[in-house]
Amino acid sequence: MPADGRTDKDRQLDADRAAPEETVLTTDQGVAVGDTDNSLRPGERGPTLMEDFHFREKLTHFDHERIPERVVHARGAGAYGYFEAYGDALAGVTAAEFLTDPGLRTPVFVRFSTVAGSRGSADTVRDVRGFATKFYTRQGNFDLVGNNMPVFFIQDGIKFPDFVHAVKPEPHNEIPQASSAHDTLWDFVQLQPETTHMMMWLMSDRALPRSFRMMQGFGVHTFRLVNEAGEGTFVKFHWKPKLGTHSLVWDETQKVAGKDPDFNRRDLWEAINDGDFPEWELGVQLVAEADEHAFDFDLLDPTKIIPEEEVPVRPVGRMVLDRNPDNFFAETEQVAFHTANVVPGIDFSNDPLLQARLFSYLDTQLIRLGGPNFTQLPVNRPLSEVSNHHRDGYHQTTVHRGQAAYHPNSLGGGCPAIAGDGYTHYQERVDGNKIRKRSESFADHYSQATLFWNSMADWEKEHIVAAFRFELGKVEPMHVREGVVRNLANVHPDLATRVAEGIGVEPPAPPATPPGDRRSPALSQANSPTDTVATRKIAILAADGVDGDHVRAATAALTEAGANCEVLAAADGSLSAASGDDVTVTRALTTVASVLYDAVLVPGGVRSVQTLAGDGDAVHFVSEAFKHGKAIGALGDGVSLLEVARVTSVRRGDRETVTDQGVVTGGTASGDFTEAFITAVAAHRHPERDLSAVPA
Ligand code: HDD
Repeated sequence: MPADGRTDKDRQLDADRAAPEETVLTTDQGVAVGDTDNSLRPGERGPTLMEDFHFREKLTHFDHERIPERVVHARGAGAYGYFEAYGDALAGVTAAEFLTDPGLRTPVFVRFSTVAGSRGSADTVRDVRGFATKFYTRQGNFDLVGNNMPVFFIQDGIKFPDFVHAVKPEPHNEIPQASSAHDTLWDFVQLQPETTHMMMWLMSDRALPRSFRMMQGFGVHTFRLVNEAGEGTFVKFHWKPKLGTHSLVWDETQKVAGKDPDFNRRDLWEAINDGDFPEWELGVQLVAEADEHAFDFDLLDPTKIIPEEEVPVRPVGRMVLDRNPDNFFAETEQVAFHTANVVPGIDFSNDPLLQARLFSYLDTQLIRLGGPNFTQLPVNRPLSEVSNHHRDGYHQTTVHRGQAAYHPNSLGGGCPAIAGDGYTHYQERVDGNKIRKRSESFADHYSQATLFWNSMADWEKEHIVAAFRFELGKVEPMHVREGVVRNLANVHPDLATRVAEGIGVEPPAPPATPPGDRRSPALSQANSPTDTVATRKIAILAADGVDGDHVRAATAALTEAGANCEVLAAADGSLSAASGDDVTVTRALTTVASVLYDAVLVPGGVRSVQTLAGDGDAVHFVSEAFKHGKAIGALGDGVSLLEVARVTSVRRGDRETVTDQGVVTGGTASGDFTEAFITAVAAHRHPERDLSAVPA
C-alpha cells in the first residue's frame, strides 16, 4: 500500500486526466481560439460561413455527445476503492492472488444501478439494484457483475430478451417509466412460474434500498474457484454492507422520486466526499465438487439460493469505496462490465443463465461503446500489461509497433510469447446429446419462494402483500391478476389470499398439501444489524425561540455517534435561541422533506414550538416521519408538537426519558435521552406502530 493512500489504478489514470487550469481555449487540433461566442459571418447580420471550422467542430462534437444507454441498468452511479483479503483462508482453494494474499490492496471500480429505468429515471423506484465490481488485479481484470438480490427471474438466458421486453415500458406508448407495475411484466410472470421466487424478492423491501451503502450484493450464479492443481470448488459470492441492510418504505420511495430523483446517487457521492467511506465484506459459500448434487435444488439453477444456514457465508475480505469518479461519462458511463472477465483461480459453472451472459456483455459493449477497443478506455484498462495481436478497429489508441501481428511469428521474435502459466479453463467432463430441454432438477419453482415468505417478519409480509396489491392493482386484464394469484397459492395460501382480497380476485382454495414451514433467518431484514447511526441524517426542526442547549447537546451526541444533523427552519440564515444566542439554520424547510431524513428531533422552546405548530410543513414533516416508521425525538415543549402532528398512539414523557415505538421524549437533552434517541435511530424503522389511521 503506497504511502499516499492512492491505488495503482488511481496512479494509472493520471496519464489520462485533463483539467482546464492554466490552459487557454483551443480547437481539437490545438489551435488557440479567441472567440467562442460569435460564429463567423459576412457582416454583423450575415449568415454563418462554412469555413468557420471552430463553429463546425464545436457543434459536431456536441451533436455526437450521446452514446446508447445500457439496454438494462441504464441508470447508475459508480465509485473507486479497493479490496483487501482478510487472510489466506482461500489459499489452496483458488489461484486468484487478490483473494488469498492479505498484503495486496486491489483497486476496484463499482457501479450500482437500477434495471428497468432509463438513464434519467428516479433512483428510488421498485426494482432490482445492480452491484457490479471490477477488480483491477495483478492477474488481469475480474468483474463480479451481481445484483442486490441473490436469485434471478429466469433460468435460461435465452429468455432474457423476453423478460426485459416485458418489464421495460410497453412498446406502443413507452409507459410506464422505471416501474414493474404494468400489464406486460405481470403477464410474463403469470405464464412463467420460474419467476415466482424472484418476484417475492422484488415485492419485498429489498427492492427499495435506503442507500447503495446499505444493501447486500450477490454474484447470484454458482461460480467455481480453481486452485493451482486445477481442482475446483463451487462458490457463491456475497457482499455484506457494514452499515446493515436497510430499506425505505414504499410511500416514501415514491415521494423521494419527486423530491430528489438522485437520492441514492447523491447519498453515495456525499458519503464518499465526506470521508464516510462505504464498506462491504466479501463472503463466500463453498461447496465441494463432490457435493454438487447434495441439495434439494440444482446448484446451476439461478432461481435458487443456498440457504446460509446450510452452507455458512465465510468472510474473506473487505471492500472500501473511497473515491468519487472525476467524470461521470468517462468513467461511470463508459465502464464496461463482463461476466467473462475472470482471472486465474475463478471459473464458471454451467448455469444456463450465466452461459448466456458470457456472450451478451461483450456483444452489448460493442454497440454501446462503438467498437472493439473499449478495453483501452481508462476506466476499463487493466493494470496488468496487455499484449496481443488484436489490431485496428474504431478508436484504436494504442500505437502498435513492429511488423508481426500474428502468431506464430519469427519476425517479431515470437512475441508476445505464450504464457507458461496462462489462464486454464477448469477441465470439467461434459457429454450429452444436443437438446433444447430444461433439466428436471430445475422444475421446483415454489419451495424457495415459500422459504422466503416463511422467513419474513410480520411487517415484511405486510409490505410484500401491499406491493403485490399495488402492482397487480395497476394490471388491467383480470386473467393476468388471477394467473399470478394461482402461482402465489403455490407459495403460501396466506399470501395468495391476502393478495387476492385486495385486487378483486377470488381467493384460491386451500392447497391439498400444506406449504413447508422451513425458514432461513438470514433472509429477513429484521435480522440485519442495527448497531450504528453512522451517516444517518437527522432533521432538527426549529424556529426563533428554540432551546439552544437542546440543539447543541443533541447535535453533539449524535455527531459523536457518527450521524449528520441538520437544523431546518422556515428560512435559511440563523435563528435566535431562547437564551439569546444564534443557532445556524442548515436548510430551509421548504427545500427539503421528511422523506430525505432518517429521523426527526423537535427541541424545546415555547415560541419555537408554537411557530412550528402553526407551520403546515413542519407538522407534516413530523407526522410523515412517524408514518414512515422513523425515530422521532421531542424535548420539553417540543413534545406538544407530537400531539399536533397526530403522533398520539405512543406513551410520552415530559420529564423522564420515555421511549415507545421509536418515539423518544423527555425533559432535557441528557445522556439518557440522547442514548435512547440514538438507539431508536439505529433501529432504522419502527414497524410496530399502528399507522393505518395516520395521514401523510
Ligand atoms: Fe445483466 C448489465 C447484472 C442477467 C445482459 N447486468 C448488467 C449490469 C448488472 C447486471 C449489474 C450493469 C453493469 C453496469 O453497471 O454497467 N444481469 C445481472 C445479473 C444477472 C443478469 C446479476 C443474473 C444473475 N444480464 C443477464 C442476462 C443477460 C444480461 C441473462 C443476457 C443474456 N446485463 C446484460 C447486458 C448489460 C447488462 C445487456 C446491459 C449493459 C451491459 O450489459 O453492460 O449485456
